[in-house]
Amino acid sequence: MPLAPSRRSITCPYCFAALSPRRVPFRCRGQAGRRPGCAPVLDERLAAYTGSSAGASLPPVFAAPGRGGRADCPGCGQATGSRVCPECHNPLPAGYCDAPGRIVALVGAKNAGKSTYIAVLLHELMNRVGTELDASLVACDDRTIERYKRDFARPLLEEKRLLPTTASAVTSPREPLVYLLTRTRRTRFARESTASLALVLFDTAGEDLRSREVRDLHLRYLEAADAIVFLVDPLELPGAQASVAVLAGDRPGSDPDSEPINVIARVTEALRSRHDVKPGDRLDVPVAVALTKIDVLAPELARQSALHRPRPGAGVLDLDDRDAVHEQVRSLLHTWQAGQLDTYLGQQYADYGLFGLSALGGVPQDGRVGAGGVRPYRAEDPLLWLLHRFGMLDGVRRGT
Ligand SMILES: Nc1nc2c(ncn2[C@@H]2O[C@H](COP(=O)(O)OP(=O)(O)O)[C@@H](O)[C@H]2O)c(=O)[nH]1
Ligand SMILES: [Mg+2]
Ligand SMILES: [Zn+2]
Ligand SMILES: [Zn+2]
Repeated sequence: MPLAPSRRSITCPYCFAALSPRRVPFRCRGQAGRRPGCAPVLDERLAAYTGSSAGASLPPVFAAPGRGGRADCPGCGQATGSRVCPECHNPLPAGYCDAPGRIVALVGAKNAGKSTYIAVLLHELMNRVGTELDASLVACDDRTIERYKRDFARPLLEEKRLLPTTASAVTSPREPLVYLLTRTRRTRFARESTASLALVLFDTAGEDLRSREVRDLHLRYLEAADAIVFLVDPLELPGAQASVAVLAGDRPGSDPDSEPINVIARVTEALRSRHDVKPGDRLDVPVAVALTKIDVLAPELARQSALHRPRPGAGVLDLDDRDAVHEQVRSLLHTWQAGQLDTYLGQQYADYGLFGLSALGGVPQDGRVGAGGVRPYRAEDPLLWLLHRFGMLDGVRRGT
C-alpha cells in the first residue's frame, strides 16, 4: 500500500492538506516602486496559521485556472506566478507545484540533537554538499529564512554557542522550516531533468506526540512524509556509555518516554493506524535512523571503522560504503544492548538504513562548541541515501 499521496495531488508542506495542482490559487504581486498593483490586506488564513498578524499583511489571494503557472490578478490586472496553499495561504514554490516534491520529516527525542542537526545540515546543503551535488537549497518563505538565521545559524555557527533546549511545541511556534532542495541532472542525451525534495523540519521533541494539540499536526506531518529521518542519541542506549570517551554534559533524567525505541515505536504505531497497515505487513516509507554525536565514541572504536573514515565518492552514493556503515551501526546497536531497536525496525519497515553522524564533530564544553569549531561529520549521509532512494542520486559500487 503506497504511503505517498497520489502524485496527481500536491501536499502542502505547511499544513499537509492534499491539493489538486489545478486548483492552487495565486497571490497578487502587489505594488512595488512604480509598478501598480493591489494594496496589502490582512491575510486572515495566514495569520491563523502563524498565530500572529505580524507579516500577514500581503497582496490578496485569488483563484484562477493559471495557464502555464501564471494568472492575471482580477484586482489590478498584473500577471503573477506566485502560488499559495488554498488552506493556509503559505507560498508554494512553482517547482513544487509542477513536479510535486517528496516530503522528508525529521523526528527525535528531546536532546537527541535535532536543533543542532538542523542548523548544521542546512548549512552543509547550502554550501559544501550543495556544491558537490549541484543542488540548490531554497527557503520557501521569509519566516523560514529569518528563523533559521536567528534561532540556528547565528547562535551555533557564528557565536559558537550551543542551542537552547527546544521549548515544547505546545508553547513555541508550531511552524516548520520549509526548504526545497532541487537537483538538475544531465542525462545521457544531454537532456536535463530536475527533481526536488521538500525538507520540512519541525524542531519539536518526539515527546510532544503525547500532547493532543501537537499530535494532530504532527501526525499529519508524518503521514504526509515520503521519508522519515529518526535521530537517536547513542548515549541514551543502555550499553553505550561504556564505549564513550567523555561523558558529554548532563544526561537527561531517565524518562522512559524519551528512550529512542519508545519514540520510534510511538511514531510507528501512529503511522500504522493512520495507514491501516495489516498486522504482519511492513510500512514502506523509507526511514533513516541516525546515531548522532558519534564524536563521543572512544578512539579504540574509531580505529578500523567504516563510520570513521570520510565518506568516499563525490556527487554519488557509494553503495559499498553505505553497506559497511549500516552493518557497523547495526553491530554497535547489538553491542550496546539495543539490538531490539534494529529488530523492531526490521519488523516494521520494509526499507530502513542505519547511520552514524556528528553535527558538531567534537564534544562541546561549557555551553559552547569545542575549540576546533563546528566540523560536521557525515551529517549529509541520511539525505544522500534518501536522494538515491528517490532516484535523484546515482549509486555506485567500487568492487564491480
Ligand atoms: N558531542 C556532541 N554533542 C552534541 C552534538 N549535537 C548535539 N550535541 C549535544 O546534545 C545537546 C542537545 O542537542 P540539541 O540539538 O539541542 O537536541 P534537541 O533537543 O534534539 O534539539 C547539545 O546541547 C549538545 O550538548 C554532536 O554532534 N556532538
Ligand atoms: Mg531542540
Ligand atoms: Zn497549507
Ligand atoms: Zn492585484
